Amino acid sequence: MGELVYDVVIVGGGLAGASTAWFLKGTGIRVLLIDSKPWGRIGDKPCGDAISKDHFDDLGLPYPSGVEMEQKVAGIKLYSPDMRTVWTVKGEGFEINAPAYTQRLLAEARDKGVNVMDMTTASEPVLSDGFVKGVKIFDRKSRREYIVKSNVVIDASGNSSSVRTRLPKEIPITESLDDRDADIAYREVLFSKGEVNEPDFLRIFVNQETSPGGYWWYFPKGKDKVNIGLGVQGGMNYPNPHYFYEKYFDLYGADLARDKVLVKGGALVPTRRPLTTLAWNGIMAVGDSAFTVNPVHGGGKGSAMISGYCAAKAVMNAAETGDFSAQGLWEVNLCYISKYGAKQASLDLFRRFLQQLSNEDINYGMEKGLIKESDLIEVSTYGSLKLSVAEKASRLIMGIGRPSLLMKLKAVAEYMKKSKEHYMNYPKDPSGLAKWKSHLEEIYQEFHVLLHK
Ligand code: FDA
Ligand code: GRG
Ligand code: GRG
Repeated sequence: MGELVYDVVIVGGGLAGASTAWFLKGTGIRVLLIDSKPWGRIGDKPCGDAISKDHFDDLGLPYPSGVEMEQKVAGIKLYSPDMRTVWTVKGEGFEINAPAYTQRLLAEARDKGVNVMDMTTASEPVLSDGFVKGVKIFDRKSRREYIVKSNVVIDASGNSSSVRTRLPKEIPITESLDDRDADIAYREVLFSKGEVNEPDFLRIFVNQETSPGGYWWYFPKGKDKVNIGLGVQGGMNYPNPHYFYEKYFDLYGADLARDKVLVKGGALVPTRRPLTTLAWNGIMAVGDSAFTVNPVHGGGKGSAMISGYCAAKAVMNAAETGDFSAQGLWEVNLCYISKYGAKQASLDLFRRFLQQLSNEDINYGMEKGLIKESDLIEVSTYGSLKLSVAEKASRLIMGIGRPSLLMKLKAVAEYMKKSKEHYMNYPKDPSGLAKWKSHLEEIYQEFHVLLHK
């Protein structure tokens, strides 16, 4: 077995790993990034491929351009189950060619010294004295196995979480995903029969019958191509999303040609709060492996890039102090929580509320403005839900409201706030983690009881 030595090994070259490498390029830190796929397929995974422009602006990442950009997005149209209420949420974004954009970030990192090995798979981390000291890899091109010694291994392996889950269970970064905290999603890319109507608007169709615990989407990729698919909540014994795709396709995709399928496939979307800690001794996790996806809409590309930014920052600090322990890498948690993680945790609660609503509840809530477009924008931007309680109370008095739905909405707003406040008290170092986590679980448990009363 060969031996390689680097400061950092990134396992996985999806948007999480590629952005981590991009932020570490040119720093003098010796970085190796490996991916199981051949170069031309890196970044190619089942996805809706929509990302808001804000993420690029906030992080200083280049906008997708040329073939990397398939459609500029002006906003989202959100349809109620009966399709009678349509909310338009304006916001600039991009419908990207994910392999092209991801490979561009990787190429820019490689040009500035990051070593990239494609067709190379990590098998297991090397652990010694409670520290991850490197990782075993197999290069399919040379058919050689290596041990890569490193100060930090970054698990950017997406849903497989293939490095961190192979560590002993008492290490907190091994946390696993409950089936109900994920959606199983399926999508195809198809040509349209004629020109796509309003190609600069993404369409989201909420409907608990055609996509229980998820939604259908219709995301135009230019004037004649559409990414169409749906998500279904896991762990609920629902049929798989492909079943719903076949059964309800005509409701959403009647204007698309099914004779030629350009791309198809499904995958898991984690829809929960982030990993309790993204770092431990000599190891970090980013992207889907760290559960960084937005729990309500399932978008995870932007937040994967945020986690890459935070991981790179923590590595740079640790390289200065020479401390690659959980303590030395802790900044990744503080950075990620303040930028996205705290909001994600509140939205995890909102998601649980949404998933147990009936179509009637959602039709009613959207039509009567129980939640308004502006509330939804506030929720999706800040992860907080403000309720004009007086307005709701008067509806109750007039007897036209649905008291149980209102009571639940109040609890949702309250617990989302509690969760946010708890995240503001995230421990400053690893010693406070267990206590903080157990209080967080109490908040979630109390909410669960209220929700199912
Ligand atoms: P990703 O899975 O992209 O990358 C992991 C990489 O690691 C892969 O390249 C893999 O080959 C490699 N790898 C794994 N194990 C390895 C090993 N042991 N050794 C070496 N390499 C290994 N998000 C969004 O923002 N907008 C959207 O429209 C959608 N739509 C959407 C639709 C569907 C159907 C799904 C399933 C998901 C979405 N998402 C989304 C979510 C989004 O796709 C997801 O959050 C990000 O792509 C995650 O990026 P990562 O880099 O974390 O993982
Ligand atoms: C029953 C009271 C009641 C309410 C129902 C239907 C519903 C409320 C919520 C739908 C959940 C859902 C799928 C929301 C998607 C939210 C959305 C449009 C997010 C986009 O927000 P950003 O900020 O988008 O990510 P941009 O790209 O504009 O930045
Ligand atoms: C409804 C619980 C639940 C899960 C959804 C259907 C599904 C599961 C996943 C599909 C994923 C998908 C099509 C995501 C696209 C969502 C979207 C509008 C992404 C845009 O996200 P950004 O980048 O996100 O605007 P920010 O971070 O800005 O909110």
